[in-house]
Formats: sequence, structure tokens, C-alpha cells
Amino acid sequence: MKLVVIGLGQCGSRIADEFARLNGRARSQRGIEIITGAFAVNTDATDLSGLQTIKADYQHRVLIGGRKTGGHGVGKINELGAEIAREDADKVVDSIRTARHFYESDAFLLIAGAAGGTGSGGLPVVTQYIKDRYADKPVYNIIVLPFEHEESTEDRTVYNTATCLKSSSSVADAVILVDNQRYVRKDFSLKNNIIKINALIVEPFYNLLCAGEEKKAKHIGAKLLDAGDIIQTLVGWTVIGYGKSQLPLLRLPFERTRSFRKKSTETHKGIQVMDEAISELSLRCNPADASRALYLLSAPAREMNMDVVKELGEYLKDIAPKAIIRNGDYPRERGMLDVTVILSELSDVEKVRQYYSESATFIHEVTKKQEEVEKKLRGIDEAGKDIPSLL
Ligand SMILES: Nc1nc2c(ncn2[C@@H]2O[C@H](COP(=O)(O)OP(=O)(O)OP(=O)(O)O)[C@@H](O)[C@H]2O)c(=O)[nH]1
Ligand SMILES: [Mg+2]
Repeated sequence: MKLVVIGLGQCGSRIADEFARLNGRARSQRGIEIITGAFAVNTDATDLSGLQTIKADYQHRVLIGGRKTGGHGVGKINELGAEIAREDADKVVDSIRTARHFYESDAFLLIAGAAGGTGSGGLPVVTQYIKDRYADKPVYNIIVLPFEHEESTEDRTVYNTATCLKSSSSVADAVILVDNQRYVRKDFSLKNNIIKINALIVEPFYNLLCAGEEKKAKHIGAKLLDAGDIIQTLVGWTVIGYGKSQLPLLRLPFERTRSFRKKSTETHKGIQVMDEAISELSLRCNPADASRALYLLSAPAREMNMDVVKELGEYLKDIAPKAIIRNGDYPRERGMLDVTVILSELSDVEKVRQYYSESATFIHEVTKKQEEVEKKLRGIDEAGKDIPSLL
């Protein structure tokens, strides 16, 4: 599957940069392309120049709102981010169209952090704009949810997140939710290593996007997972998970591949990795709420047999009984077995509901504060009503 990737704001741009790097890896390791164009859109000129892989010209690093913000961002005011994106959406679309292989793209993927200003406000606006322009291609969002410490120190964090989630989910074909806090939990040292978190966020997409683009027969599985399967799976609220296991590179001569014992070890390993993918989902949710799901098993051809694929399917069916499940197997190089899982069309996401209800009280407080200020101002005006004016 080939994507046009557009990152908005600092978070989105950095993750789009990571996708550009992923494409470099696919090209050099596998001779295939999975990204037809990677773009970064920001109101902040300095952040744009800090990227590494996205082409450094003005058509790939698109500065918006230059006049309004002087190239210094919107300081977490996502209404301003939205307004600027509305004014400059044409600039973004003009850039995308120049991508050399644009017409080979299967879908758009737009990415932003929900808690900031530029990305949070720009994401739903640009998504809507692209959907209107390219009705035949699905438009997906990755929305990155803030760290816990950001939520507790700044009310605007929750409010921005809630408005971004609500607006984006009403226009995007699917919203893939990624919770920053989950990645800290996995490895606390990551708190100070956002680059590593970004690499973990994009890793599940590598085999997922590559599988359908393979040309060599030895890398085409019994059930090829292609763009069609992914498009059929991605609907509404979505999470993604990834698990992997190293395999011994050398097989001892007495280890007979066909033996019953060997087969059951492989199945066991497959289940273990699937279990890891489910426990490490990009956001905590209840798999039973999923109406669609997908899994991709990548492993050396001789480690993969239909029993493993079938067992993985049964495992997923058990935890997501309502879901229509699509699957694929992807024969890859020696030494690694990995599983990517997508749970989609989730009927409930507790974390999203939480943002909505918390920000509802915030809206109430903001209007109350505003009314108090207005009342005080009226008081001053009243007190000065008999003073002559110089104007
Ligand atoms: N995973 C990840 N999260 C990030 C990254 N950069 C920022 N964030 C998160 O994204 C949110 C802030 O969004 P930013 O992208 O910095 O804000 P922005 O869209 O540039 O908006 P303004 O700076 O307000 O104009 C916070 O919750 C950060 O924790 C990143 O590179 N990776
Ligand atoms: Mg910024």
C-alpha cells in the first residue's frame, strides 16, 4: 500500500519524517516504495528546518500562516491553527500534487499531536479539504494523545485534544489513536526520547505497507495482504499493535521442520507475539468493541505454516468476537517473526469519552471566567461614566 503522508505541527511533522525514513528503508532493503510523498506543514519555521528526511524544499516543508504568526507557531491556540489551515489549505494541496508518483497513492495519512495548536487545529481542516478534493481516496488520521503530565499541568491540553478528536473523527475515514503515555510505560527512559517514541509509533506500518507492494515471488505469502484489505479494515476509531520475536538464525541439523513438536513451538511463538501486539496496542481499549480487525504475520517462509495463521485468527476471534477479521502472511528474511494487529471501527473508546467529558467542564469554566472579566470591566465603565472623555 502506498501512502501520501502529511504531518501537521511539530509532532505530526516529526512522525511524517519518520515515515519518510521508513520509505528509505523499504527502498534500500526491499526495492519497493510505500510512501509516494512525505510532507511537513507547520506555522513554525524553526521546527520545519529541524527535520531530517523530508525533502528540504518549500514544497515538502510547507510554512503556513507566515504573516499571522511570523513563523513562530500559534502557541497552543488550536482555533488559530484551524483558521490558518483554512486560509493556506491550497498551499498544502498544491504541494501534494507535485509529488512525482502522486497518482499511484492508495490513501492519504495525515498526522498531528492533539494537544498543540497548529497540528490539532490544522488536522481536521486539511483532512476535510483533501477529502473534498480527492473523493476517490480514503483519508486517514493518526492522532497522538498527550502525556499524562501535560494533561495535569495545562487545561488547554485536554480542550485541544477533545476538539481535535471530535472534528477529525467527523471528517476522516479512520482515526488511528496513539497514546504517548503508553510508550513511556513500556520504557521509562523514553520520556526524554521522543525520537525513539516516534520510531516505535511507525514500526507497525513497515511490513503492513510493504506486504502488498512485494514483487518477488518468494516474498508473496499464501494470503497476500494488500491495500484493499487495509482499506476495508480502516473505519472510524482505530488502534494498532505490534509484537516481535527474534528467531534463531541457524537451525540445528536434527531439528526437523516437519516434526509435530516443531510445529507446535512455532504456533506457540506466533501466539506469544500476537499477545504482545494486543498488550502493546497504541491506545488501551477493549478489543471486544472492534467491528473490524486485521493481522499480518511476517516470518521466514519455513517458520510459517497454515496452523500458525489459523491459530492466530482463532485467538483474535476470541478476544474480538464481533469483528470481521482479515489476515495475511508475509514471508520475510530469517531471524524474525512479527505480528501487526489493527482493531478498527471501535464502538467505544473510554479515553476519548474521558477527554470529551473533562473538556466539557473546562468549557463551562472558560465561559464563567470570561463572564466575570466582562462584569468587572462593566463595573469600571460604570464608575467612570461621569468623567469627561478626551476623544
Ligand atoms: N510522539 C510524539 N509526540 C510529540 C512530538 N512532538 C510533540 N508531541 C506531543 O504533541 C503535543 C504538542 O503538539 P506540537 O506538535 O508540539 O504542537 P504544534 O502542532 O506544533 O502546535 P503549536 O506549537 O502550538 O503551534 C504534545 O502533547 C506533545 O507531547 C513528537 O515528536 N512525537
Ligand atoms: Mg509547534
